[in-house]
Amino acid sequence: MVRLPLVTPFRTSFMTEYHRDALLVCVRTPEGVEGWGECVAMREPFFSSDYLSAAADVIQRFLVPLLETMDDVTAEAASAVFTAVKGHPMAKAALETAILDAQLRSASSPVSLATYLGATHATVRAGVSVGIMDSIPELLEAVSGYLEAGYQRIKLKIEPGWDLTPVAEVRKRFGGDVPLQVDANGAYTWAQADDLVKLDDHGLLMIEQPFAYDDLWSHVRLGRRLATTPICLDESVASPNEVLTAVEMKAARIINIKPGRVGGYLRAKQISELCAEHDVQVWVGGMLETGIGRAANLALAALPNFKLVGDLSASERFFKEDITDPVVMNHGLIKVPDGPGIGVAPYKDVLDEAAEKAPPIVIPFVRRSPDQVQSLLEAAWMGPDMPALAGEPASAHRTAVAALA
Ligand code: OSB
Ligand code: MG
Repeated sequence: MVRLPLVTPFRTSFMTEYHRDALLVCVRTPEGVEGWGECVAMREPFFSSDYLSAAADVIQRFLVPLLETMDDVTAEAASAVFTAVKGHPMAKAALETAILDAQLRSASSPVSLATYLGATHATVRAGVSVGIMDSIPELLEAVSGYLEAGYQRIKLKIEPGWDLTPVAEVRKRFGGDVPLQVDANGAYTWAQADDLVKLDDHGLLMIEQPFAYDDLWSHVRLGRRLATTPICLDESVASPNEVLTAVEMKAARIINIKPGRVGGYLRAKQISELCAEHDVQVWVGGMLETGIGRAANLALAALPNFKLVGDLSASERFFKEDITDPVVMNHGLIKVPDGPGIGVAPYKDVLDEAAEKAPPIVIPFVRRSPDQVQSLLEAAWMGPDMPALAGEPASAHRTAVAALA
């Protein structure tokens, strides 16, 4: 677990973040190749039901044991067995990404995540998400700084009482041409729909997740009242089936694809293809990722279906110091990592420092039969000090899985 202070507090309709606490997952192959993934769950279940300690728990208690029945641990196979566990997409995504990173790095010809996924761009356009502020002058100053820095699209976080005025003021100061959109993180109820309809006159690229995650119907109803502005869903859709349902209901014309929220990069790609078949636009969302998650998100954003600018900013937008080589922006563009796997790894001193505060959880990878895993799962309610189960020792060709928490 690492804690990174944010350069400025990030306020959304559901919380204010001062730090990014990130759970990093590392898998190590018997040959010693390491792969990394970042769990984007927050400390508290305020964005979705995922939260950090639950993610660490479900990885240790359920996801790793499921892998232990497999002869050959690959990201594709892991993604399939993880469907046995309902929910917990952010935990699954973190472990699957770590496996994928190790797999791509240890291939006979190592390949980048971007190439593996089918990327068609070497750079992606940078977009920035701007938190709710205490005053309009503060907001205008922040937006001005991001535009000067070269960001190609601005997203304003909104909530009831901080919606029309900030949007109108940003339009007044920076003009009608600035690519602008808003994100409510589900803060509105249908009773407040009139306020959202008024946003229709401001040439927004989209209104993201105005209503609660489980309120698809209000998104449908709002869509009927908006003449031009498309609705985008984030929290409401965590799987291809949910995306298909939302799209067929006409709850959204745009989908924010966050690899963590949908359970990994493989499913993220699958959703992007499903959306393309339905003429639904997609973009890569962010969760205040460290360099680990940020690098992987860039690979996804380089796929051909991602035509809209995502929440992909430079590391310095959030952190004074990142835990990897920082993601940088040049003329509003960010380079897609082209090294093997996700293309980055955490700095060793960061890991050493984190380990001093909280020792990493090391999970030896043990080969188990399905019956043994069944017994393990039956014992799982007993808490972290589960009785050790006899398993065959990991043989040389099996992947050792270790989660660093
Ligand atoms: O809803 O898009 C969101 C950050 C944390 C939790 C939810 C959201 C966000 C963002 C993205 O707005 C910020 C970023 O990582 O660039
Ligand atoms: Mg959002």
